[in-house]
Amino acid sequence: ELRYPDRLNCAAELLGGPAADRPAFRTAAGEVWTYGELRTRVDRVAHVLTRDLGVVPGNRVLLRGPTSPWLAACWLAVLKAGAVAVTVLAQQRPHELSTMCEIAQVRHALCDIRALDDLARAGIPGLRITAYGGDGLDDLLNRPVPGTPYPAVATAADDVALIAFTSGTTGRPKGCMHFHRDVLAVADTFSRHVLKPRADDVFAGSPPLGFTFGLGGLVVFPMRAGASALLLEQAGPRQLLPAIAEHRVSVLFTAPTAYRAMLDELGSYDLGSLRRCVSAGENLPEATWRAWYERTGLRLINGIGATELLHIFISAADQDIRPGTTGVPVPGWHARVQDENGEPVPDGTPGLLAVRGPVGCRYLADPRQEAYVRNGWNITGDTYVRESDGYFRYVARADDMIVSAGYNIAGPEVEEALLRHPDVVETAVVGRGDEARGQVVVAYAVLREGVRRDAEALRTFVRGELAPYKCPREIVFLDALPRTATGKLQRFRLRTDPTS
Ligand code: 3SK
Repeated sequence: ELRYPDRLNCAAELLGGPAADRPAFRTAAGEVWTYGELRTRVDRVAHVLTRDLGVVPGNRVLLRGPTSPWLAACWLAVLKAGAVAVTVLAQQRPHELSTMCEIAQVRHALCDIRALDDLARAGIPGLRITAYGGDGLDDLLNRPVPGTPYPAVATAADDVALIAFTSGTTGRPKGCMHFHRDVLAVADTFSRHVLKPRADDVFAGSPPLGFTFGLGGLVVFPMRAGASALLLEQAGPRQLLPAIAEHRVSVLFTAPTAYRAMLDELGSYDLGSLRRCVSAGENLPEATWRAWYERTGLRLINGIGATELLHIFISAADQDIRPGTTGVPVPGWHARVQDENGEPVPDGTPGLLAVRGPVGCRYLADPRQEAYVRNGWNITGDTYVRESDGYFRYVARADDMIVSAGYNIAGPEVEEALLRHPDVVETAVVGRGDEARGQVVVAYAVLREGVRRDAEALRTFVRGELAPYKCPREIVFLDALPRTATGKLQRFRLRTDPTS
């Protein structure tokens, strides 16, 4: 069991350990911040927050900007000053920002100068915006501050440190509150037991710091291990490959779609520095796992996490990885599969995934809390099967099961079959209402550039892979699938407006 002192400031903990001359953050342009420089800059921002902006412990401070060492430093400074970081995504637009500020009662914002426009346009009443970044234009960071270190506020281990928003794939955003101890707990469970990081590791990846997947993988985990992170503003598959080769990245965080896209571009990039490749954010098809292994010799670390639970809670390490499954509960976490009444179902039977561990869901003033936490178990909204050997296998999001003529069909199983076809790059399978059958299976597919869009040939292919009742009735070709700002597929948009 994890034990932390009653008084705990997670930012001070993360900043405290490593020697001053060790690298903390790097950028694509070759800039390197040592831990010593990071500490000085964090203290500078914390002084400004407290002395010039009047921020006091418990105040909520919005952070907005592309992934950068300054964004990470602002996050650490807010926490060190005992305030609460409210993280958002660069893609979020004025009306979304204004809803999140209202829910979290935000009065201060630290915003990258390049991302000011949307925030200013949101016209959030009473919000004081301070810019950072932008070569010399910098208001916040050029202010004279005491040269002395900033003494971390002695927060309680269960004071709120972070409010992270999830909109899921639809609906009003929910603010998830996480404590100072939660931030360390995800590093001391998933990172410690699965990644087993070393101080000489270089972390990198695509998820933004406004998504807890990225915040953990690119700031908390490397810092907890005294390692460094390459913080990339542009982190699509095309940028990741050269960055891995050039900066000798050893721990990579990205989503299955990006691993698939990288396979097409591997070319002659030297990926020899990689030792851990984490895939999360979406289901990892077995075909993608195998293709990545064949081409790189690396075993993808699959994982399921949630903003509600801060990071990954089911996964597996090294030789324990079993392709086609997500893994087992990370040490410190418990998971089971249960029915709608909260009763565990036998191994091999699909049901709702229920999880308990060092971090729990705490929605900020939101009645949906009651549906998420039942009898102390967090109900993630995923349908899973627990195999007899204790491994958890993803079936579908609970609301993505398709019931057609009495058959239960998991969309992801049909997607996996389609992805085995060499022309299919991405696909999403949903149920469409049908008078005779209740629902019918409809597939949306993105094909490799230049290949012929032949729905009948694809249907024939699927019939060779799966029982005929699972074969899509219709296949619709799209140029891209609709996704949220964190890259999650928006199946509901396919169900309602197929061409959007
Ligand atoms: O998939 C997610 O939603 C997630 C959220 C937080 C941390 C990690 C992951 C994979």
